[in-house]
Amino acid sequence: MDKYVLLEKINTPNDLKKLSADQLCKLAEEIREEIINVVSANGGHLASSLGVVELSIALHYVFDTPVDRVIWDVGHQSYAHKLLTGRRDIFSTLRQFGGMSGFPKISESEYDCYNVGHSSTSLSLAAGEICARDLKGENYAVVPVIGDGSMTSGMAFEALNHIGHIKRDVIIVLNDNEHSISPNVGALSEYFTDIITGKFYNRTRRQIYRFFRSIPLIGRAVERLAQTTKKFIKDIITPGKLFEDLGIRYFGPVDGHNLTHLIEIFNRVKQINNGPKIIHVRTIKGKGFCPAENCPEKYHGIAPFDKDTGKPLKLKTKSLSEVAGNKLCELAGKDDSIVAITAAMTSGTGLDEFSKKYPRRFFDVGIAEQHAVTFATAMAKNGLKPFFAVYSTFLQRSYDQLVHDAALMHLPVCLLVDRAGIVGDDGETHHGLFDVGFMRGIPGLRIFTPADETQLEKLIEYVVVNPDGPSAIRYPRGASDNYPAMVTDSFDPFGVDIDSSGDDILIITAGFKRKYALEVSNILTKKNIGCTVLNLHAIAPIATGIISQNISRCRNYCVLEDHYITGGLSEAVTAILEPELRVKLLMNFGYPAEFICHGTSDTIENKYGLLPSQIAESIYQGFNGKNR
Ligand SMILES: Cc1ncc(C[n+]2csc(CCOP(=O)(O)OP(=O)(O)O)c2C)c(N)n1
Repeated sequence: MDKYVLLEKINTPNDLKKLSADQLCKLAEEIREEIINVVSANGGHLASSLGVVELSIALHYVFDTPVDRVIWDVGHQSYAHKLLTGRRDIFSTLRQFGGMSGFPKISESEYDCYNVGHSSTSLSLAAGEICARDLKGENYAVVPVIGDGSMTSGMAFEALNHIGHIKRDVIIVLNDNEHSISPNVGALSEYFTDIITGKFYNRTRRQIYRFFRSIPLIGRAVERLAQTTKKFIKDIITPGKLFEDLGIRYFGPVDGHNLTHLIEIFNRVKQINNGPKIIHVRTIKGKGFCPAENCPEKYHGIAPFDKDTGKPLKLKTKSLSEVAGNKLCELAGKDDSIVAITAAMTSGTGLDEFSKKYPRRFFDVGIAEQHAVTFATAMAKNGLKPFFAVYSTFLQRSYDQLVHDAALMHLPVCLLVDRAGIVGDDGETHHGLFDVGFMRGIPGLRIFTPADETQLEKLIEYVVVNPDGPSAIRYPRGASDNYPAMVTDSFDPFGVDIDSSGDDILIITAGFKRKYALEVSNILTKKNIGCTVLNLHAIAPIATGIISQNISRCRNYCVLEDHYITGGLSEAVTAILEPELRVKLLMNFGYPAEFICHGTSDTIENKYGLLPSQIAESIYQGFNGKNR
């Protein structure tokens, strides 16, 4: 840290105000260097954070944080903000168990206004902030910072609609780098590009001249007059007309890497107290680190890498997302009713190949999970077989659409529920621990739980051939070779796998935790406790008869799952059992009802006693205590 002459003097944003313009630019360089150092070691959201270094400095320089509220959308880009707000000394613990979170967190700093992680909440939070501020009769600035990707979400539009209506002071910063994770998509994104490239101005100017010319008799004269007074035309063509029409004053576009300009415009806009304003800031994702500038998508969220070459430290192996995406691609070659949908997560959900091979049947809807589900239901109604690949945590956004649009009409929409269970370093906003709980109660929704790569493929095949109402296939983050295939020839999508070394303990599990259950069984068998591992291929409908039979046969049972116990498999099993069978429950192994921190999956499982050795020990103790 000694090498950071300026950064080491910044303990609070007030210290920024002592620096000259040149020093602020030098500080930006130091911040970039520190971000690259730490992210190359720990992994993290590199490209987005590098893109907003000057923006973060300018915001903290001009606004009086934390009294003024800077609200980061998603929060994955907040590393520079963290370095400027008293977290320099813990920055090296970024995303590590017990260390600094990769997202803003109110428990971490008073400069973090909200816990965030899911996109497009900043404008709603800002709307709430300004109404609360005005009701309390207080006076401070509220400054949400939202990316062009996050602006594509319905939630952002809902908030803009409201902000334009209430007409209170707020300064929205639109951080436009033309990227979501991949290049941004949609009409709004094209609109921003038009503004930046001047196309909007030129096209509208042409339309106006054409209109003048069409006026009988005096048209040509009016056109000539307008051309001589170019300012007249400029004044009637506002680049941010969309926002202006919503009642939000537009400023920009501004170069987001020119600190002097940024500071000047923030200072200027801060003085204007007449309602909502938006400053359109143009930034370069990955700025200052060539590999990230050249391929921002790859460096959006990145595992540890060599900072000299940008190459990952560990060789990437095939992920379960890729297994699912490739299978879908293969099936789409034989069945042209298959379509794939993503909500701005093409590569994350393994749909890269599909998007290239079948561009007409591939739909990136932007960060719009709610829309994605309802969109899929209409395609299903028209005879197509839509697969929406989505992370478990982001599917939370689509609950009503699943109930109201997919399930109620029994439409064959298939959800590929990726990143189910613990996801690791991204932490509490990203774990997929709610999905079984909110999907299990939806009538007619089939929830499949493959235990390995082959089962995952077989279930996708099954859904394609049997499009009987909505379904979800749930699988975790990670490399497929972590889960060697153990499938037998015949595979029943609603059946079970049974591995038995005895009847002392029945371990019930569903899906990828089968691997742990088998390890537990091995440990206990060596201690003379015979186990049967019962792995369910589906949680809904659940194999009631098989579960009851096996519980009757065994002395005790336990449930092992990668989910909250509340709402999860543990509760699903209890709910179907006769009272006398319920007393055989030894223990449930899953997560307690609290938000689960960040860290590697191993450290988190260790904390909750969910590593195979710990589970085996708990069962051993419990079994001996109960059956002494
Ligand atoms: C509801 C939701 N869906 C998906 C994501 C995953 N995600 C994280 S950042 C991101 C792209 C955000 O793009 P933008 O707002 O332009 O920020 P940038 O990274 O380009 O700075 C996405 C899709 C999320 N965080 N929340």
